[in-house]
Order: sequence, then structure tokens, then C-alpha cells
Amino acid sequence: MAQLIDGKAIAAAIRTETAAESAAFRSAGVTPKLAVILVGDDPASGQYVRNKEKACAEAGIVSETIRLPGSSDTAALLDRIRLLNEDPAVHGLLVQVPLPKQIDEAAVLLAVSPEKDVDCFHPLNVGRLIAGFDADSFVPCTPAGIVEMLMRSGNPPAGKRVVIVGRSAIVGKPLALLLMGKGPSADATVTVCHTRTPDLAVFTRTADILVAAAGRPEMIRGDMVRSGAVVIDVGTNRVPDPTGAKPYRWVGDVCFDEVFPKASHISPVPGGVGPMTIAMLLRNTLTACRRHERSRST
Ligand code: L34
Repeated sequence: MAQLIDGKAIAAAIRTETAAESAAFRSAGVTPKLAVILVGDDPASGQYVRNKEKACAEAGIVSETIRLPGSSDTAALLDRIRLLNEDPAVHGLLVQVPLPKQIDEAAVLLAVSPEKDVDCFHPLNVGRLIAGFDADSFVPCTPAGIVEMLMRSGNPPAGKRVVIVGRSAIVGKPLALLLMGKGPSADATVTVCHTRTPDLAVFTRTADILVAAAGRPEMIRGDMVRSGAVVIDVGTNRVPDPTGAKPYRWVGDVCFDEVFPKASHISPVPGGVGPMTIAMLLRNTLTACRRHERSRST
């Protein structure tokens, strides 16, 4: 029987820490601010962004959400990004993805100032990550949230076999980089698999720590997990639920009912990785603030 890794509670603890740090900025006359651009009306994205606004408010960070119509073109979006890049009151800036298909996503992510790139999506910041980052680099939010969850639940990855299912630029690839790095919250032996890996279960069954991040609802079944493994479920799949109190429910990439009895620890959906992603976003926003202040004083 697994123990639940309560991402919601861990994230709340981190928000308290960030609130103290942003209070220190405020008493020095600096108000940390995050700007979020949301294009279109995808309901899941809307929910994530509302959660970001709420978390900012709790952590003493001012947030502004710029909502643009789903019919916006790339040029309109680039114009908004330019304005926010130039606004000295804005420390962190992110563009919620996925974007509508007429928009050139690569151009958009490149346009965000690397100094304000709290998602750590800009190639310059990805490059810093690969090269081995220093204390004031941005960290990719979801991967950093997963590392923090492992550490604070008593499951440090050092010396462990970690198997990641998923190779996205947002989760799989940067998480592999973090965990294969040096140090007490890294030092893992990492295998990256994906939906086109033949005999996937052969790999997943070797995992001390299994991370499911392929974006396929309930694809990790009970027989794919070694008994006693730590399982982190990154999937947030919103599926219709006509019988529930809300018209939808969230399911992860892990078949929870089958895996729960086998795992030693498991993160739930909702209440697992999602809130941790947002907690790391708050941290990055304060990192942006710190970098901004330092560049002003030199
Ligand atoms: N630019 N786009 C950009 N940055 C990101 O870091 C994200 N991501 C992913 C999607 N697009 C992005 C997020 O913010 C996923 N993501 C995210 C954020 C929050 C939550 C889930 C995914 C979240 O709050 N999840 C809740 C469930 C929602 C609810 O019911 O409130 C949870 O408890 O898992």
C-alpha cells in the first residue's frame, strides 16, 4: 500500500517560504511581479492560470494576466511580449502553452526576454541548464517541482534508477537533465522512454523512481511497476465526467487504482505535481526579481 505524496501540502509550505522572501523585497521597496499571457479559452489552461494567480496572491507576488483572443496572430502576441519585456515593473513573464495552432510557438518562446523567462523555456536558459546552472539560474518549473517533491517526501533520487516516460521539452528532457546532474538532489541513473519505446514495461519495471509524463491517461498499469517503487504522476488529463459534481474530472498518466497497492509512494492527480509546478514558478519569479535588482546595482 503506497503512501501519498501530498504535492498540495508541500507546495503550500513552499508558498510560505516565498511569501517571506517577497516580503523582504517589498520592505526594500521592490514589488515582485509576474505577467502571464493566456491566448484563447482552453478550459484546462484557464484553470492553471487561475491557480497561478491565486498562488501569487498568497505568496505576496503581484500577478497580471493578459488574456488575448484565440484568433490572435503571432505578430500581435510578439507585440505584447515586447511591451512586457520593456516594462521594468514586470520581473517574470510567461506565455501559457499550448498556443492556438496559427501561432508560431518557437518564435513566441524566443521573444520572451531570457532575464524574465520564469518558465525556463528560452533556448538560452535551456542551454544554461545543460551546461550546469548556478544558483541564480531559472529552473524548469515542473521538473524542479518533481525533484522538490522527491526530496521533501524522503525519497532523494541520488543513487536511484529513475525511469522517465515522456520526452517533452517541458518535462521529460529537462527532468532528465536535472536528475543526471551532480549533487544530493540529483546523482540518479536516468532512463528516458516514450510512447514509441518497444517493450516499455521492461524499462518501467526497473525503476526505483518512475515518472509518468507522456500525456496518455492511465497508461502506466499495475504490472508495469516494480513493487516498492516511488511513482510520480505528471499527467493532468481533463476528462468529461457526467456523473460527478463537476462536468469533468482529472486523471493522471498512471492507473492509480492498479499502481497504488504496489508502489511505496505515489503522487495523486490532482494535488500532486500541478501545485508543485506553480510553487516553482513563484520561486523563479523571485529569482528574476533578485537578478533584476542585482543588474540595477552594478
Ligand atoms: N508556459 N505553459 C507554460 N508554463 C507552464 O508551467 C505550463 N504548465 C503546463 C501546461 N502549460 C504551461 C502548467 O502550468 C501544466 N501546468 C499546470 C499548472 C497547474 C496545474 C496543472 C498543470 C494545477 O494546478 N493542477 C491542479 C488541478 C487543477 C485544479 O483542479 O485546480 C492539481 O492539483 O494538479
